[in-house]
Amino acid sequence: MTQTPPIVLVFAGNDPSAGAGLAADILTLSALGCHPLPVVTAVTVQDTAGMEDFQVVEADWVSDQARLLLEDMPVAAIKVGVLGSVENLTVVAEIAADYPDIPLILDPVFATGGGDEFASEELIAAMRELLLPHTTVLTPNSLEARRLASDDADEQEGLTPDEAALRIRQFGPEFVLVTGTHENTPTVNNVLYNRSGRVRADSWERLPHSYHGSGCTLASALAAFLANGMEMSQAAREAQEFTYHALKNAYRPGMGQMIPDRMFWARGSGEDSKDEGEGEPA
Ligand code: PXL
Repeated sequence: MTQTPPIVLVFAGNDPSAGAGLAADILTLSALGCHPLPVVTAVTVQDTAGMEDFQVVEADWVSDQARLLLEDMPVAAIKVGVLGSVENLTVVAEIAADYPDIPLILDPVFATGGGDEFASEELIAAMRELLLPHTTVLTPNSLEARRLASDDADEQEGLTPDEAALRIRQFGPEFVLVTGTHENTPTVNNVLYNRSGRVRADSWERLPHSYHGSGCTLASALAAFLANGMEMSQAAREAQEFTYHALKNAYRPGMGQMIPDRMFWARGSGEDSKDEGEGEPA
Protein backbone atom coordinates (compact mmCIF):
# COMPACT_ATOMS: atom_id res chain seq x y z
CA MET A 1 0.00 0.00 0.00
CA THR A 2 1.22 3.52 -0.78
CA GLN A 3 2.07 5.63 2.23
CA THR A 4 -0.65 8.11 3.20
CA PRO A 5 0.39 11.73 2.50
CA PRO A 6 0.24 14.27 5.35
CA ILE A 7 -3.40 15.10 6.05
CA VAL A 8 -4.56 18.71 6.39
CA LEU A 9 -7.98 19.59 7.74
CA VAL A 10 -9.30 22.78 6.13
CA PHE A 11 -12.11 25.04 7.34
CA ALA A 12 -13.04 27.43 4.52
CA GLY A 13 -15.78 28.88 2.39
CA ASN A 14 -16.40 27.58 -1.10
CA ASP A 15 -15.61 29.98 -3.92
CA PRO A 16 -16.94 28.16 -6.99
CA SER A 17 -14.58 30.09 -9.29
CA ALA A 18 -11.80 28.11 -7.55
CA GLY A 19 -9.75 31.27 -7.34
CA ALA A 20 -9.93 31.45 -3.56
CA GLY A 21 -11.44 29.54 -0.67
CA LEU A 22 -11.79 25.80 -0.30
CA ALA A 23 -10.90 24.91 -3.90
CA ALA A 24 -7.77 27.07 -3.75
CA ASP A 25 -6.77 25.28 -0.57
CA ILE A 26 -7.43 21.85 -2.08
CA LEU A 27 -5.37 22.71 -5.17
CA THR A 28 -2.47 24.09 -3.14
CA LEU A 29 -2.40 21.22 -0.67
CA SER A 30 -2.62 18.67 -3.48
CA ALA A 31 0.15 20.44 -5.41
CA LEU A 32 2.36 20.12 -2.34
CA GLY A 33 1.65 16.46 -1.72
CA CYS A 34 -0.91 16.63 1.07
CA HIS A 35 -4.31 15.02 1.42
CA PRO A 36 -6.88 17.80 2.08
CA LEU A 37 -9.97 17.33 4.24
CA PRO A 38 -12.20 20.20 3.08
CA VAL A 39 -14.81 21.22 5.67
CA VAL A 40 -17.14 23.81 4.20
CA THR A 41 -18.05 26.75 6.47
CA ALA A 42 -19.82 28.97 3.94
CA VAL A 43 -21.03 28.94 0.37
CA THR A 44 -20.44 31.92 -1.91
CA VAL A 45 -21.88 32.98 -5.24
CA GLN A 46 -18.97 34.57 -7.09
CA ASP A 47 -16.98 34.73 -10.27
CA THR A 48 -13.56 36.20 -11.02
CA ALA A 49 -15.06 39.70 -10.95
CA GLY A 50 -16.56 39.58 -7.47
CA MET A 51 -18.94 38.10 -4.94
CA GLU A 52 -22.72 38.28 -5.40
CA ASP A 53 -23.80 36.61 -2.17
CA PHE A 54 -22.82 34.22 0.58
CA GLN A 55 -24.50 31.88 3.01
CA VAL A 56 -23.00 30.49 6.20
CA VAL A 57 -23.15 26.77 7.04
CA GLU A 58 -24.69 26.00 10.44
CA ALA A 59 -22.15 25.54 13.20
CA ASP A 60 -23.36 22.03 14.10
CA TRP A 61 -22.67 20.96 10.53
CA VAL A 62 -19.18 22.45 10.61
CA SER A 63 -18.46 20.71 13.90
CA ASP A 64 -19.85 17.34 12.74
CA GLN A 65 -17.90 17.40 9.46
CA ALA A 66 -14.61 18.04 11.25
CA ARG A 67 -15.00 15.88 14.34
CA LEU A 68 -15.94 12.78 12.38
CA LEU A 69 -12.73 13.10 10.33
CA LEU A 70 -10.55 13.88 13.37
CA GLU A 71 -11.71 10.58 14.92
CA ASP A 72 -10.91 8.70 11.70
CA MET A 73 -7.55 10.05 10.52
CA PRO A 74 -4.31 11.47 11.88
CA VAL A 75 -4.44 15.18 11.01
CA ALA A 76 -1.02 16.83 10.61
CA ALA A 77 -2.24 20.45 10.36
CA ILE A 78 -5.44 22.49 10.50
CA LYS A 79 -5.84 25.40 8.07
CA VAL A 80 -8.57 27.97 8.70
CA GLY A 81 -9.92 30.48 6.17
CA VAL A 82 -13.37 32.06 6.04
CA LEU A 83 -15.44 31.15 9.11
CA GLY A 84 -18.58 33.12 8.35
CA SER A 85 -19.96 33.36 11.88
CA VAL A 86 -18.94 33.65 15.52
CA GLU A 87 -20.60 30.25 16.03
CA ASN A 88 -18.34 28.65 13.42
CA LEU A 89 -15.32 30.38 14.91
CA THR A 90 -16.27 28.97 18.32
CA VAL A 91 -16.51 25.46 16.85
CA VAL A 92 -12.99 25.75 15.42
CA ALA A 93 -11.63 27.20 18.68
CA GLU A 94 -13.10 24.26 20.62
CA ILE A 95 -11.59 21.77 18.20
CA ALA A 96 -8.22 23.53 18.46
CA ALA A 97 -8.44 23.29 22.26
CA ASP A 98 -9.24 19.56 22.02
CA TYR A 99 -6.31 18.91 19.64
CA PRO A 100 -3.54 21.15 21.00
CA ASP A 101 -0.73 19.21 19.29
CA ILE A 102 -1.97 19.88 15.75
CA PRO A 103 -0.49 23.09 14.30
CA LEU A 104 -3.20 25.59 13.37
CA ILE A 105 -2.66 27.97 10.44
CA LEU A 106 -5.14 30.86 10.52
CA ASP A 107 -5.71 33.07 7.49
CA PRO A 108 -7.89 35.88 8.88
CA VAL A 109 -10.08 36.57 5.84
CA PHE A 110 -12.34 39.54 6.57
CA ALA A 111 -13.26 40.59 3.03
CA THR A 112 -12.87 39.52 -0.58
CA GLY A 113 -10.27 41.30 -2.70
CA GLY A 114 -13.16 43.37 -4.08
CA GLY A 115 -14.03 44.56 -0.57
CA ASP A 116 -17.12 42.44 0.18
CA GLU A 117 -17.17 41.81 3.92
CA PHE A 118 -17.09 38.31 5.40
CA ALA A 119 -16.55 39.43 8.97
CA SER A 120 -18.28 41.64 11.52
CA GLU A 121 -16.49 43.51 14.31
CA GLU A 122 -17.95 40.87 16.59
CA LEU A 123 -16.25 38.10 14.62
CA ILE A 124 -12.92 39.93 14.74
CA ALA A 125 -13.26 40.37 18.51
CA ALA A 126 -14.08 36.65 18.88
CA MET A 127 -11.04 35.79 16.77
CA ARG A 128 -8.78 37.76 19.11
CA GLU A 129 -10.27 36.23 22.20
CA LEU A 130 -11.06 32.63 21.23
CA LEU A 131 -8.97 31.59 18.25
CA LEU A 132 -5.67 33.50 18.42
CA PRO A 133 -4.69 31.79 21.70
CA HIS A 134 -4.81 28.44 19.83
CA THR A 135 -3.11 29.69 16.65
CA THR A 136 0.32 28.40 15.67
CA VAL A 137 0.72 30.85 12.79
CA LEU A 138 -1.51 33.70 11.66
CA THR A 139 -1.13 34.95 8.05
CA PRO A 140 -2.76 38.41 7.77
CA ASN A 141 -2.07 40.89 5.05
CA SER A 142 -1.15 44.26 6.51
CA LEU A 143 -4.78 45.50 6.37
CA GLU A 144 -6.06 42.44 8.24
CA ALA A 145 -3.19 42.81 10.71
CA ARG A 146 -4.26 46.40 11.46
CA ARG A 147 -7.90 45.35 11.94
CA LEU A 148 -6.89 42.58 14.33
CA ALA A 149 -4.50 44.85 16.21
CA SER A 150 -7.08 47.48 17.08
CA ASP A 151 -10.81 48.11 16.77
CA ASP A 152 -10.29 51.85 16.46
CA ALA A 153 -10.17 52.83 12.76
CA ASP A 154 -8.03 55.94 13.35
CA GLU A 155 -5.55 53.99 15.40
CA GLN A 156 -5.40 51.21 12.77
CA GLU A 157 -4.38 53.67 10.10
CA GLY A 158 -1.36 54.86 12.04
CA LEU A 159 0.07 51.39 12.70
CA THR A 160 3.06 50.09 10.78
CA PRO A 161 2.98 46.35 10.01
CA ASP A 162 5.62 45.87 12.76
CA GLU A 163 3.45 47.67 15.31
CA ALA A 164 0.34 45.75 14.27
CA ALA A 165 2.18 42.43 14.61
CA LEU A 166 3.51 43.45 18.02
CA ARG A 167 -0.03 44.03 19.28
CA ILE A 168 -1.44 40.88 17.73
CA ARG A 169 1.20 38.79 19.48
CA GLN A 170 -0.38 39.76 22.80
CA PHE A 171 -3.49 37.79 21.81
CA GLY A 172 -1.50 34.57 21.79
CA PRO A 173 -0.50 33.28 18.35
CA GLU A 174 2.93 31.65 18.32
CA PHE A 175 3.90 33.20 14.97
CA VAL A 176 2.51 35.96 12.74
CA LEU A 177 3.40 36.23 9.04
CA VAL A 178 2.34 39.68 7.80
CA THR A 179 2.29 40.11 4.03
CA GLY A 180 3.04 43.47 2.44
CA THR A 181 1.14 43.40 -0.86
CA HIS A 182 -1.13 46.27 0.23
CA GLU A 183 1.70 48.53 1.41
CA ASN A 184 3.01 51.31 -0.79
CA THR A 185 6.50 49.86 -1.18
CA PRO A 186 8.49 49.05 -4.35
CA THR A 187 8.86 45.40 -3.35
CA VAL A 188 6.41 43.20 -1.44
CA ASN A 189 7.93 42.77 2.02
CA ASN A 190 6.66 39.89 4.14
CA VAL A 191 7.76 39.51 7.75
CA LEU A 192 7.49 36.53 10.10
CA TYR A 193 7.35 37.33 13.83
CA ASN A 194 7.44 35.12 16.89
CA ARG A 195 6.74 36.19 20.48
CA SER A 196 10.06 37.95 20.82
CA GLY A 197 10.25 39.78 17.51
CA ARG A 198 11.18 39.40 13.85
CA VAL A 199 12.17 35.90 12.75
CA ARG A 200 12.69 36.57 9.06
CA ALA A 201 11.89 39.12 6.36
CA ASP A 202 11.57 38.30 2.67
CA SER A 203 11.20 40.73 -0.23
CA TRP A 204 9.58 39.86 -3.54
CA GLU A 205 9.17 41.52 -6.90
CA ARG A 206 5.87 43.40 -6.96
CA LEU A 207 3.83 41.64 -9.66
CA PRO A 208 1.72 43.79 -11.98
CA HIS A 209 -1.74 42.23 -11.71
CA SER A 210 -4.50 41.72 -9.18
CA TYR A 211 -4.88 38.10 -8.14
CA HIS A 212 -7.82 36.23 -6.65
CA GLY A 213 -6.73 33.72 -4.01
CA SER A 214 -3.12 34.65 -3.31
CA GLY A 215 -3.68 34.71 0.47
CA CYS A 216 -5.37 31.29 0.43
CA THR A 217 -2.45 29.94 -1.60
CA LEU A 218 0.15 31.27 0.84
CA ALA A 219 -1.63 30.01 3.97
CA SER A 220 -2.33 26.57 2.47
CA ALA A 221 1.23 26.24 1.24
CA LEU A 222 2.44 27.09 4.73
CA ALA A 223 0.07 24.44 6.14
CA ALA A 224 1.43 21.90 3.65
CA PHE A 225 5.09 22.53 4.54
CA LEU A 226 4.32 22.41 8.27
CA ALA A 227 2.32 19.19 7.78
CA ASN A 228 5.44 17.78 6.12
CA GLY A 229 7.38 18.49 9.32
CA MET A 230 9.31 21.58 8.23
CA GLU A 231 10.20 24.14 10.92
CA MET A 232 8.40 27.50 10.81
CA SER A 233 11.01 29.84 9.34
CA GLN A 234 11.89 27.47 6.50
CA ALA A 235 8.19 26.66 5.89
CA ALA A 236 7.40 30.39 5.67
CA ARG A 237 10.15 30.85 3.07
CA GLU A 238 9.08 27.83 1.00
CA ALA A 239 5.40 28.85 1.14
CA GLN A 240 6.27 32.33 -0.17
CA GLU A 241 8.35 30.85 -2.95
CA PHE A 242 5.53 28.52 -4.00
CA THR A 243 3.04 31.42 -3.95
CA TYR A 244 5.36 33.66 -5.96
CA HIS A 245 5.62 31.01 -8.69
CA ALA A 246 1.86 30.38 -8.63
CA LEU A 247 1.29 34.14 -9.11
CA LYS A 248 3.97 34.45 -11.78
CA ASN A 249 2.13 31.71 -13.72
CA ALA A 250 -1.37 33.07 -13.03
CA TYR A 251 -3.99 32.88 -15.77
CA ARG A 252 -7.14 34.85 -16.51
CA PRO A 253 -9.96 32.37 -17.12
CA GLY A 254 -12.79 34.93 -16.97
CA MET A 255 -13.38 38.64 -17.19
CA GLY A 256 -12.12 39.59 -13.74
CA GLN A 257 -9.04 38.91 -11.66
CA MET A 258 -6.25 36.52 -12.45
CA ILE A 259 -6.06 33.16 -10.68
CA PRO A 260 -2.77 31.78 -9.33
CA ASP A 261 -1.67 28.53 -10.96
CA ARG A 262 -0.91 26.19 -8.09
CA MET A 263 -0.21 23.46 -10.61
CA PHE A 264 2.44 25.53 -12.42
CA TRP A 265 5.02 22.77 -11.97
CA ALA A 266 2.80 20.22 -13.68
CA ARG A 267 2.09 22.31 -16.77
CA GLY A 268 3.93 24.20 -19.49
CA SER A 269 7.42 23.77 -20.82
CA GLY A 270 9.39 26.15 -18.67
CA GLU A 271 8.98 27.66 -15.25
CA ASP A 272 7.08 30.95 -15.30
CA SER A 273 6.53 30.45 -19.04
CA LYS A 274 3.08 32.04 -18.90
CA ASP A 275 4.35 35.27 -17.39
CA GLU A 276 3.96 37.22 -20.61
CA GLY A 277 1.58 37.25 -23.52
CA GLU A 278 -1.91 35.86 -23.39
CA GLY A 279 -4.15 36.26 -20.39
CA GLU A 280 -3.28 39.84 -19.51
CA PRO A 281 -6.16 41.90 -18.11
CA ALA A 282 -7.47 44.54 -20.49
O1 PXL B 1 -9.31 35.45 -0.87
C1 PXL B 1 -10.02 35.32 0.29
C2 PXL B 1 -11.21 34.42 0.20
C3 PXL B 1 -11.27 33.31 0.99
N1 PXL B 1 -12.31 32.45 0.98
C4 PXL B 1 -13.35 32.64 0.17
C5 PXL B 1 -13.36 33.72 -0.69
C6 PXL B 1 -12.27 34.66 -0.66
C7 PXL B 1 -12.26 35.80 -1.57
O2 PXL B 1 -13.07 35.99 -2.42
O3 PXL B 1 -14.38 33.89 -1.50
C8 PXL B 1 -14.47 31.68 0.19
